[in-house]
Amino acid sequence: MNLITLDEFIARTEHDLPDATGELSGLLRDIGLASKIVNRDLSKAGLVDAILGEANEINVQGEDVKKLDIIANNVLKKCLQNSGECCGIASEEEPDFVAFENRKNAKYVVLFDPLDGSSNIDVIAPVGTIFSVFKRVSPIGELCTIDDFLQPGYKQAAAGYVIYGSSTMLVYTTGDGVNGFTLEPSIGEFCLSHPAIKTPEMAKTYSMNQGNYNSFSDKVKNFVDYCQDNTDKKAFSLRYIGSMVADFHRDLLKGGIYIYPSTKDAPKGKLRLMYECNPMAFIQEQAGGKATNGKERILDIIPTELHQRTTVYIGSTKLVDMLEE
Ligand code: P6P
Repeated sequence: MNLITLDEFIARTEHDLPDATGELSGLLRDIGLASKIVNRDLSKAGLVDAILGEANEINVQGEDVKKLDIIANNVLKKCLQNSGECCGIASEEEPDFVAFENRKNAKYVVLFDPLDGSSNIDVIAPVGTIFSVFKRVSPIGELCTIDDFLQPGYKQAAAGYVIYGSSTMLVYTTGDGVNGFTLEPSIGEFCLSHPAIKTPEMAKTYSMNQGNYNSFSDKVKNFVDYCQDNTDKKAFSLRYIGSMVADFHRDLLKGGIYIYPSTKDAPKGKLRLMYECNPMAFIQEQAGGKATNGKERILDIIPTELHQRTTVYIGSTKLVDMLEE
């Protein structure tokens, strides 16, 4: 059994990384560690009522925060601060970015959604961690600044996600293709299971909250009507788990399109640009797919604030093009 662990894979490919100095490799290893700890806490969530349920806190998004969001956020923050390669973080659960006083010489900043889809935890549906890595633009030796975080997605040094589902997988890219690693719980290692992921350019699956149909634009309504039309073709399948990481992961492997357009409740879209759409767009494009906000490439959007939202159409190239036309 020639298992290639995440650490081994990173070590083998780190010479391919831009200015391969090992820092980015160290960062990826630490994110892997953090996700193993989150996975452990999630797997016993149903048992430890101290973890489940409301944290009686509201995050910056005005959403109820479940205790595991906070735990996942703190685990990631601690692992990244210990990593030594990260000078600061931004998170869905933090109102502003957090500069690490003791890491002024580190080269990278990391933005993450610690537990996306966390409303699914109580019903044991898949949830995920999403992360995005930028090389800092502020001078080494000083505290990181907001400019280190507000960079367009095409400047990402790395991006990835961990999906905590029937098994736990880490999928990431550093700009040289996409690779997937499945957690082997008995040895506590992420092992290469999906090398060089390429997404199908077409599939008959779409993923969206169709309950918002009445507030969609005509363009989106036309696309949904086309998907449902079975007069001279088989209707498409609608698959929607309510957890972007899970819907995205299915579409990445099998093909399909995930859509969160402008709706009455979310006129600017619901998904966050910096730590949901940018990392997923980087992965999608590296796997041969596409990601737009309906007008422009997600990765070209110039960000103006940390928690800004965007509409998102992401998945198989042919389906994204179909929706655009
Ligand atoms: P709705 C989870 O809160 C999330 O950010 C994504 O993971 C998910 O796809 C979407 O929102 C679900 O939103 O409005 O359909 O419940």
